[in-house]
Amino acid sequence: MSEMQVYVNDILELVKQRDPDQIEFQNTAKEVLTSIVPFLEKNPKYKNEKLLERIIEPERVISFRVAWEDDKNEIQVNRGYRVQMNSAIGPYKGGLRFHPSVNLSILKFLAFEQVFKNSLTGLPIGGGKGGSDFDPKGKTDNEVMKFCQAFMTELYRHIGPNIDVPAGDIGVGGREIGYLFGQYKRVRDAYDNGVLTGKGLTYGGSLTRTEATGYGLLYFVKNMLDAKNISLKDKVVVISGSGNVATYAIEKAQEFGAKVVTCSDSNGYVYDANGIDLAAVKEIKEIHRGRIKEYLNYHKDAEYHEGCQGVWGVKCDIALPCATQEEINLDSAKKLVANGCKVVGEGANMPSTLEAIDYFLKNNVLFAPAKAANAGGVAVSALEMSQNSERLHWTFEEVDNKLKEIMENIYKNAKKNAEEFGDPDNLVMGANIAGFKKVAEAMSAQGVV
Ligand code: NDP
Ligand code: 2IT
Repeated sequence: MSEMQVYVNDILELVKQRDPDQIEFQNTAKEVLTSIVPFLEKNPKYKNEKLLERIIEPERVISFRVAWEDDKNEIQVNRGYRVQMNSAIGPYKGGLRFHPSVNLSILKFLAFEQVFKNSLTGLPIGGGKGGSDFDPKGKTDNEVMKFCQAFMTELYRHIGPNIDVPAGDIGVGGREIGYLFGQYKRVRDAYDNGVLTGKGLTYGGSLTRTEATGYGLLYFVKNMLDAKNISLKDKVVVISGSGNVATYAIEKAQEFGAKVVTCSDSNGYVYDANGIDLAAVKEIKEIHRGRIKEYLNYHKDAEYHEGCQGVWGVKCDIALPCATQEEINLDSAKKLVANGCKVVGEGANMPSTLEAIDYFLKNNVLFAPAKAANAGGVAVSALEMSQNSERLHWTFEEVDNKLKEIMENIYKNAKKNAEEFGDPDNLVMGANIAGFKKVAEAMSAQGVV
């Protein structure tokens, strides 16, 4: 075993010993650090500078009580967090997740991924993530507002346009960002619209931000396929999720001529052999905030299956996981490959387990890793910050063109590094090395902090 492999293994052991319960964080650390060994071997100074010891430790972790009153005037208490992971290349930037499963392990994994993803965008943003174990499902608008106000009343002192700029993630969309912004403005008594991204268009939001993650995913996949002379036209695509990322991934996949046959939520998945009717999905999810099984009210001939795992058993050419972490395990990866799936593009964060990724790579699946493929969302968030700073508003086309260019650059950068380090189709390694390089160089230049 090489010296750098030993170094990385020691660091992974340290991560485990320090926080034995943080499984998701351990998995992300393993994915990133094991794949950058070839880069470390060429850059031994980072070992002397204890760069890995520093990079795996969040700069700051904030945890706070969120007490609020529901519609029955009963007091509810949730946990709120913000993990400020790394600010070497810019203010902390990353989403807020509201979901009952939220804990420090999940937020540290998301924040760690965000550091390298944000670096890949080429824009000056550091990495962070936050959220709460609050469950927005079944809550009224008034309850969501009360919760957001209580959450922001604590969070506001830790964020700002040049400090830390949160945005959306699971359970946090336009409605929540609106309530959070309203409360920030009220308690800060200043119109700092660059403090949050994903805002509404009437108060500093950017055109294309809503679509950016899903569109960006398809731009990335298209770049990856173009390089192999494969067209998206008429390809059968399986997508999981029916939230923000899934919706706009479906939209762009259809625009590129692909046939998307599934989407899902945490209860089950829909299979429509005629191709998913996106207008119906938007009506169910964006307007009624309903369940995906209601799709059958629109298309009697479609199928609905309880449970989310079955979606990976549907025969397809391309799979785009857009729901949540670790939704594709080794069994699901085997099913996809056995059914002829040749391409996987990750819209969600870490949707494939380490074993699944390994299986895809060994079976020559063209694999677009999350931190590269879903970076379009945060990239347009950074463009929203630019527009807020210059107090201007760009057109949809302008932002969409910049998004296309950014996704192409991320693809090229990941590919170039994969080639340089000897495994040309391994974009996991390519993206990790490309993302790590810039952060490591900035940290090194800034001394021991
Ligand atoms: P949304 O809340 O809009 O949608 C999430 C979707 O995934 C819903 O259909 C939801 O179903 C489903 N889902 C969530 N948790 C689970 C679970 N534990 N098991 C099964 N299904 C689940 O979130 P987004 O679309 O914004 O986020 C989806 C993924 O994309 C996440 O991994 C997020 O981190 C990632 N991402 C998001 C970006 C953004 O800009 N929004 C940017 C980059 C990555 P249900 O409604 O039943 O819970
Ligand atoms: O995972 C992600 O990149 C996001 N949820 C978007 C973060 C952002 O700041 O736009």
